[in-house]
Amino acid sequence: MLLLTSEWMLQAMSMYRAVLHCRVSGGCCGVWRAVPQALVHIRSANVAKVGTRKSYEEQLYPTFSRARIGSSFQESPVLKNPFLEDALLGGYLRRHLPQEAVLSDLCEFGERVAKEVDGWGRECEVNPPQLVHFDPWGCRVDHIVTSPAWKRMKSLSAQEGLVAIGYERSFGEWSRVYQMSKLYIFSPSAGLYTCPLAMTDGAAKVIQSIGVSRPVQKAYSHLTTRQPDQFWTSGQWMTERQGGSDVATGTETVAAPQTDGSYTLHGFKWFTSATDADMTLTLARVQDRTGATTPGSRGLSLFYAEVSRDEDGRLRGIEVQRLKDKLGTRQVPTAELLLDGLPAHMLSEEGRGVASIANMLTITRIHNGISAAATMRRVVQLARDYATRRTAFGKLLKDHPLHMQTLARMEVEARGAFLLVMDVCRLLGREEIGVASQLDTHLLRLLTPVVKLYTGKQAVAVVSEGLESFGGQGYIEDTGLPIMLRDAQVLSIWEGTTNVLSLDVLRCVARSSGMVLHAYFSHAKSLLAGASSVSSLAPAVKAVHGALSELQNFIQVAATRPPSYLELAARDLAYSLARTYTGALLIDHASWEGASPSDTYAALRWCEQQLCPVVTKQARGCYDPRTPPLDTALVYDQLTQG
Ligand code: UCC
Repeated sequence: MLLLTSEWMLQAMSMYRAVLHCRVSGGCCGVWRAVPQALVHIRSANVAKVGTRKSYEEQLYPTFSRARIGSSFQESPVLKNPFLEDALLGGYLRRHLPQEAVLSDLCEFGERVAKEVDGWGRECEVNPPQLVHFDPWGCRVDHIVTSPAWKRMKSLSAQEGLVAIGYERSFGEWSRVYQMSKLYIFSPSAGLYTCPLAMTDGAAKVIQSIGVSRPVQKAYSHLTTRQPDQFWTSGQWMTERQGGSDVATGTETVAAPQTDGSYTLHGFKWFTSATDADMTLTLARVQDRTGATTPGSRGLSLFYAEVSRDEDGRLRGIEVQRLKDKLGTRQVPTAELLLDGLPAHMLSEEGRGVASIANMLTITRIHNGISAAATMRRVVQLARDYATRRTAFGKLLKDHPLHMQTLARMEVEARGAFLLVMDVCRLLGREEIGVASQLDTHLLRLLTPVVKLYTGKQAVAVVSEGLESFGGQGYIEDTGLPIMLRDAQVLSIWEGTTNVLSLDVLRCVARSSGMVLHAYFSHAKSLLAGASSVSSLAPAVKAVHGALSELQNFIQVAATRPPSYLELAARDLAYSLARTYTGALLIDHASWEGASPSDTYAALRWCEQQLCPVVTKQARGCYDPRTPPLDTALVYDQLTQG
């Protein structure tokens, strides 16, 4: 681009004239002959004009030498097979799911991801979806045009069984771990196709838990098929103009009963992800004969609707108002939709919409955790590869201990996130084949929001640190690195923000009368018990034991205070639950006979951090009644006029 001087433009114009001349006089062959000449002109744009004296530089280097732009370039990081590059993933699977069929499938898929799919992911980013409202003759068509790469992702997802594996259950209670391991390899290269897959998986789960019967039998088989031409994706339309957190208050969409027992939906969905879906699950309020509806959560029911077109090519009962202009996830078509008579079927009992869609939330939150762990893993893989190529201050980055310390800290975070989310996948797998104990079920309910909120935040921090490890190149768009940060930011927002999920932790504690916490403490202690004889892990075991008893004390004290006390502590409590439990998982993994010294080191490093921030903050009075007014006064502090 630096060569685009006016001189170059003159040369280009003369070349263009020459090409035109060739076209006229020499036909096609002439055009091809002219092209290399143009390239020569571009490279040599600063070469002296014919007949003028050569500069010193021009005498020194041959006319067409690359030397003019120097010969020292930075090497780019290389994406290698993400399965083979991931020691923890390999170790985890060798421990829990040592099936040749699984390992070879993941290895082959990893190769495909590195060699082929990653490029498609880039294409999805640089060729984002477009909304075409009208056809050339003025008819409203509302076509969401997606890139060829996005469509290829759909076929690939079906072929590779990225949803199907979870429902085929060929590996019993470990089927979800297998499926999610595959998604974990896929996710950072997927061009965010993981978003529709998360919702598709969630929809299949909801249908299966409600009962696969008409009218959703057909949908279920489309969602879980491996046949690309049969595969459907689903939307999850929960967010309306008043927001997506408090759905009980924010849902205005109404469902009008039809004589055949079906409904038509009327409302405005403000934030619908991957809107090129074939079907959706959504919430609405059933109207009675007078048109009245029941307010609040008890008025919400769950509906199934197919996205289809009429004989004139118009969307049935839907107008796509516009696509969202987002910070990241630009690969995903996210739309505002007017539902104007969308044909739908009620799936839940009337008034049981939130409880019925909760299964979808569980699945999409787990997918979110997988994406978070995967993006951390990917940035570490790229950063460590780059450190073997990039020299600064006389040596490779990998030979700078401070740089290695930074990458090692990222690695510890990535490992913790992986084990935490995989443990939830393990629990989900157990529940789905009917071998879960009550303790497993409670643990799954508690850990799902904990995993989602904690890994979402970690991902932003680790990816941000990762970008910095590339220096200025981490800030350059076409390296593909900044996309990772933009896309990571959504992980703590969609499917429940950090605070909303922290409150969900309190909800499940209250609704289970504390049984979810009982399950948490029992299981964490049993993980530590297996490591009690491993002396190298002793400091970590001690730290987690200490954190567990501090947490138990905190909960006992908090239970005697008004609810507002726990509410104020909710975020710190969730973080404490995440860090302490992850410590126990890292210790457990490191105490396995096949573990490596790095597994032990990672466990020790993780447990050096403050595992229980809620206890420290409690001691400082952060949750006392005098704190909220002080927080508010601080936030709204203004310059006082003197
Ligand atoms: O849709 C969105 C973006 C889609 C894109 C997805 C892509 C993901 C890709 C990831 C990978 C790349 S964003 C929309 C996001 N919105 C949310 O996630 C909602 C956040 N808000 C909450 O989670 C709230 O806690 C609500 C909405 C669930 C609270 O509503 P209510 O009505 O106040 O809920 P209640 O009263 O607490 O619960 C009603 C029932 C209860 O059951 P019963 O009546 O039997 O006791 C609860 O136990 O629902 C049950 N329930 C749950 N069950 C509520 N939450 C859950 C849960 N999480 N798990 C199980």
